[in-house]
Amino acid sequence: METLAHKLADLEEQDVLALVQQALDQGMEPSQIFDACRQGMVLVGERYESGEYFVSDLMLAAEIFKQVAAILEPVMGGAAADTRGKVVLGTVKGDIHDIGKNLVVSMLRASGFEVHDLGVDVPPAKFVEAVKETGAKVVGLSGLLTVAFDAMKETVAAFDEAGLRPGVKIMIGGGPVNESVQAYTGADAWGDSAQAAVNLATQWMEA
Ligand code: B12
Repeated sequence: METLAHKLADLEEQDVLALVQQALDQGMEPSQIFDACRQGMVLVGERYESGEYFVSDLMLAAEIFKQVAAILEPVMGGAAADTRGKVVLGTVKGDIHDIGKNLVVSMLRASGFEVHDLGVDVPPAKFVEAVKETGAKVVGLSGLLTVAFDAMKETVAAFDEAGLRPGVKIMIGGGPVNESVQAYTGADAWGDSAQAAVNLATQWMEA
């Protein structure tokens, strides 16, 4: 799996796709394969930060990751017939990173949740509107840029102002998000993986 992460970091598209297929054929779990690819994306980010890579390389890495997702998502299983509850999810205002958000959407759907995916660069009012329309009890905010923390804080505040909390639980996530970001934004919880999002949604739906 380390080879897979490094091949992705080196932007070796054909090798990455072949290794993903090989791992699947060997019976490896899609979530483990995704984890290895995410490690590769972390390396890509580091190379960008150090000046070795440019935005065009970030774009190529994103393109490879999307092809990996296209192979893995069908084998992760489709949405269950019985919905375990509704979740509204999106990447916050000012941020267009959606690879991690899309993974969270897929994992939640594969786990039986009805997910309303609002896309990227979503303003606070749109999240509130979607919850009013769908009656969702769980909201997920994704963001990878430091500036996204303010957009997350504004979005949480918009739910408070609309009088929808504590009936609606809000989770946040994305690369740099951690406990202190959660405290800053006022969200109910944070998660570092798509599985963490599934665990939080499950816990809140059952409560
Ligand atoms: C690919 C990439 C891009 C692609 C995005 C393509 C796309 N469709 O998403 C493109 C090229 C468009 C891009 C653009 C930019 N990028 Co960029 N990008 C990245 C990169 C290399 C990988 C991100 C990624 O996809 N990771 C893989 C996914 C699977 O991981 P993830 O998003 O963290 O998601 C996982 C978890 O976090 C979690 N999760 C995610 N969301 C949620 C939500 C909830 C509720 C929960 C519980 C969990 C959860 O589950 C996911 C699965 O495990 C990162 C580097 C990095 N290390 O993150 C930089 C990075 C995020 N980018 C960065 C920058 C600077 C930019 C640009 C400003 C560059 C520029 N000068 O134009 C622009 C910003 C555009 C904008 N307004 O948003 C910086 C941000 C620095 C900062 N502190 O703000 C980073 C960190 C690179 C770096 N080290 O400098 N980028």
